[in-house]
Amino acid sequence: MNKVARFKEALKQEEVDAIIISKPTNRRYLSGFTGSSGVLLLSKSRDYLITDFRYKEQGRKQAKGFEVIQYEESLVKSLQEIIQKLSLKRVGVEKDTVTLDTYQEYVENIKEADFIPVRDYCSGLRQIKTREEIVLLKKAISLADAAFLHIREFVRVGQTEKEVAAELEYYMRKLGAEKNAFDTIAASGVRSSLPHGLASNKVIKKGDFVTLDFGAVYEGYHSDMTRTLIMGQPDAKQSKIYNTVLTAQTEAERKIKPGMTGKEADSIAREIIEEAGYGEYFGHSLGHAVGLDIHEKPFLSPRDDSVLKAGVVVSVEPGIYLPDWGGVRIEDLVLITPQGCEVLTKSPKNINEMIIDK
Ligand SMILES: [Mn+2]
Repeated sequence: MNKVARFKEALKQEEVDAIIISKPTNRRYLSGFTGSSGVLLLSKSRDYLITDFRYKEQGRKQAKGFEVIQYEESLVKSLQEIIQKLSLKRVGVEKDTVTLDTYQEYVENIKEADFIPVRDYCSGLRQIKTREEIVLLKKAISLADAAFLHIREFVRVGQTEKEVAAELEYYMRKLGAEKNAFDTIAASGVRSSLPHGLASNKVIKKGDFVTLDFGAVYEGYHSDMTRTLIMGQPDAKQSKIYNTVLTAQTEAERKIKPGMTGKEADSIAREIIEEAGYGEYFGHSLGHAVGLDIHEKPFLSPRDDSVLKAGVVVSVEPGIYLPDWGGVRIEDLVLITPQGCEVLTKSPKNINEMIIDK
């Protein structure tokens, strides 16, 4: 079954004649259309992509199996014409995406149908990656891996965090990345205790930890990795914190397998960090799935009871952050396989490979 057929199968739980897909990543997943504007209308009989003049030609090339409609007056008017033509009575809308404003516009202008808020079934399907998606994710991951090896040679005491982040981003773009997966995190010294410290004008000093969290987008698919460099020989405390995070990270990768819940996966790393006495300094969850979005379900989190399945690509990213001292995070992406998990991020992560002594 193709993606659209699988989606319609899942949607049978809702009593709707059709659904409007507005979330850009769902629109892309179901149709292949990569433009920034438009909606899909999927009905039992026919499927439409409704977009504007800018995307008509592109839509026809990309959205195979969809009738492409270029709206003239307004998107709502085109929707209404299709709803009339197909005699649709109950039309689903994605309740986590459509704004109240748009919802009201539908309700007020299209009296022929009722609009039913529907949960995001497409994101459920998107959890299990197809073979083609895994190829694209691996490509996005390889771009970030290459950039990390480059930056390990590039980084010097005296550079600012922003210079390092810019070099990482430029290098990934030069290798073929469409864009950054998110704003690059480059947090050095005491700033490394900020789990999401965006690159600043701070100058990197001898003795600093430098946490780099970055990723590339390749054909819509995101990579996400973190490594923490050490500017010089680590002292005993730095070694202890680093190796505690590394042990938590590698043990989680060794043990995560399908059938486990997100909560169980999280606890593998969390227990190791707690036993070392740093439990209160690991204040975020262990990981999140990635794909067309940078943060997707399921989450490896104390609050996620959903069961992990083979085909999910998820981050494994424990950290310890000591306020006014610094912090360490190490993050790989892994593919959950029928047997366990395959680590897709290939960059080194042992402490002696993180030392920048120049
Ligand atoms: Mn991440």
